[in-house]
This record gives sequence, C-alpha cells and structure tokens, in this order.
Amino acid sequence: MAGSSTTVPHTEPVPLSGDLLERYRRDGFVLLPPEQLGASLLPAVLEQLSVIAAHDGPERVLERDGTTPRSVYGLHRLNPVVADVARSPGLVGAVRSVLDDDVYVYQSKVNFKAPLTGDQWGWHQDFVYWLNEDGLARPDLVNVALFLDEVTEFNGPLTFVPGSHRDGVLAGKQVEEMPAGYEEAPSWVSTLTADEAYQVYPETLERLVREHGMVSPKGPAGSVLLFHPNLMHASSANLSPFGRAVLLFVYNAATNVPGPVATPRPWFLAEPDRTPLTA
Ligand code: 6CS
Ligand code: FE
Repeated sequence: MAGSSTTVPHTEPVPLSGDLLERYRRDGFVLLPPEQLGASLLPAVLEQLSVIAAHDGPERVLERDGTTPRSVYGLHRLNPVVADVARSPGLVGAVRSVLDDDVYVYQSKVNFKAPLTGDQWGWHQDFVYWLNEDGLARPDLVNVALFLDEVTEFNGPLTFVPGSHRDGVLAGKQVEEMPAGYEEAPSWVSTLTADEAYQVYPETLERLVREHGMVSPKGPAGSVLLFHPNLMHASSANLSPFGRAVLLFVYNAATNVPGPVATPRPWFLAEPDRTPLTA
C-alpha cells in the first residue's frame, strides 16, 4: 500500500495520567479528546482509507450483503502509515501504562461501519475469542480505537456496559455453525461477523445493564477510545448517511504468550511476532 505525505510526529512515550487510568480501571474504558492524542495521528490515516478499503485479500471481511467492506485486518503489517501510528509514543505510552508491561500489536483493523449498510456487532466480550481461538491465558490486552469519522448516536457507536469487565469472562453460547452469508468462508470468519460466535445470554446482559446501564462514547474524528478486553460491548447498524470508520489496535502484553490451539487463526487475527514495540 502507498506511503503518505503526512508524517506521524514521534516524541517520548506518554503514559496516561492517574485520573485517566483510574477511570479506565473503574469503567473498563476511557475516551480521550482529539487534542490529547489522536488529532496528530488522524490526517496520515485518513489519507490511507481508500487504499485500505480497496485491499483485496483474506484480510478483508465483507458485510452479509456480500459487497460492503466490513473490516480489513493486518494493517500493522500491510500499511506502513498504520504501522507507524501503532508505534506512536502516545498510543504505546498509554497502553504500557495500562498494562505495566512491554506491548506488541496483537491485531489491527479498520472497521468501516459504512453509511446505511454498515452492519451491527452483536453483544460480546473480546477476550473470550482470544482465549478460546488463540490460547491467550490472560486478558492483559487493551483495545485502542482511533475515530476516523465523528461518532454520533446515529451511526452505530460502540456501546458499552460500563464496569462489566470486572465480572471476567461471562458464560455464553458458542455458535458452531457459520453465520448466514458466510457458509463457504473459512471457520475463523465466524469470529468477525455481525452475528457473534460467542454470544452472551440475554439474562446475563439484562442483569449487567440493570446494574451498570449502557453508554456510547461519542466524539469527533481524532478521538481515541481505550477499552478492556472483558468489557461487554456491541454496536448497532449504521442508520446514518455518514460512515463511522474506526482504526482499531489490540495491544497485548509481551509476557501474555498465546498457548497451543487446534487450528491456529491467520497472522492477521493473532500476530505471531511478539517483538515488543519501541515508540
Ligand atoms: O475474533 C476476533 O479477534 C475479533 N472478534 C470480535 C467479535 N471482536 C474482537 C476481534 O476483533
Ligand atoms: Fe469486539
């Protein structure tokens, strides 16, 4: 993929402040305004969006309609600009302060949530995928979403049950069949589609929401949202005529080594190179 004329400024790793770390540990997420971190990263990534959307390979997953790009994975290797953003001191510093460890990019993607056709992500926790599919022992990872579009209540915002990460991995239903529209796809595709492969029981979700409520962090492009791998979350389909693209990195603690699994997923879902990032 092409490089970019916009460079990503590099300074020393910048840890999260005590207050932000406290909010992350209490709620399971924290939203940083563009001026704090993401504004300097955004232009370089926006320049890459069309070439990322056009990437034709197993790393690209389509929506159930069979035409709309849903996600493109593996960008930390496929796109030099995204690789540079992944190493940016602001992101690496923030994640290192959360995990108190060296980190590497475990997974990266753009979720496009296209105008009008961008589909849902059913209610789920992320870590259960990495535990069951990739053999990761501990939830010592951080999801980092850079908003590439403004996120509003209308374009399918990420929606959380705040504090639900403190319940650990919640029992749920594992769906063995391939979801409709993906019958001929490789089995790992079932972990990436609108119908979750590991589904929370409705009664569990009701208990959690009665206790903690629901929140959809919204903000301008350039906002950065960090969230815990056990935080219960979902996003509805995009009803608006505007996209809701996000660049998502999953950073893993360097000491959180994946264990053996029967059918390893491809590199772009579980990065095998665990060399710690140096900002
Ligand atoms: O299986 C995975 O790795 C992906 N699946 C979901 C539902 N969220 C986390 C991750 O991107
Ligand atoms: Fe998720």
